[in-house]
Amino acid sequence: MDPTQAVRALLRVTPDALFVSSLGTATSALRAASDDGPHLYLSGSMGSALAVAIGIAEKRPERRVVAILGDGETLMGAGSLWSLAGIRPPNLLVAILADGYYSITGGQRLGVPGVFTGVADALGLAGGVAQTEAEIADKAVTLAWPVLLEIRLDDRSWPGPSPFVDPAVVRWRFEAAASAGVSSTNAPRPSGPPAKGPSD
Ligand SMILES: Cc1ncc(C[n+]2csc(CCOP(=O)(O)OP(=O)(O)O)c2C)c(N)n1
Repeated sequence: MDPTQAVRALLRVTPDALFVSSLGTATSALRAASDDGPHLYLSGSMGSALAVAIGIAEKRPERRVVAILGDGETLMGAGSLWSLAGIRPPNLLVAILADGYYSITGGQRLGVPGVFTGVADALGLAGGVAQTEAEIADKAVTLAWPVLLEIRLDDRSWPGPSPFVDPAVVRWRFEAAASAGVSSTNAPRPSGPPAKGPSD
């Protein structure tokens, strides 16, 4: 399973969810798998994606939220796993694309074991390992949320270049999706920013 196949499986099993992705492969794969849907792509702030996703899950308790994280990202933002265990938002699924490498900076090895499900276990969070698309679908449905899903990739195929991400447009699109009805989250996106910018 490669990153794009893994993200496609997540989109299929939670089509109504709000998606947040960390920089690098997670964002490229989410853009490729969803034809650049109205998701919150964090294109530079390494280590912050889980904290952001927890905030969204708290702010939108009626929506399901899926955070797609690189494994390097997860190490850098590891403290947020403790916040996850403390806050326990019941609408949040955390999917870690575990390939053992910092891929987009040149393919350096992480150099330490991820042990992500071991950490989940120690913190009293539901956790599971998925190595196939079927296992992603199964564990996303059967495990209690908040859940940490370690997706082990055996194919590191690059999802393709991620064209320039305009943060303002990403924010407007995501805000519109987050405010819309549940069924429309992953429907065709608005073509651009609203005529008037957000007031906050
Ligand atoms: C604070 C910070 N340190 C370092 C970087 C440089 N950097 C960008 S992506 C990346 C690797 C991310 O690794 P991972 O989350 O596994 O994603 P992958 O590269 O595998 O797609 C690094 C080190 C950064 N953007 N921010």
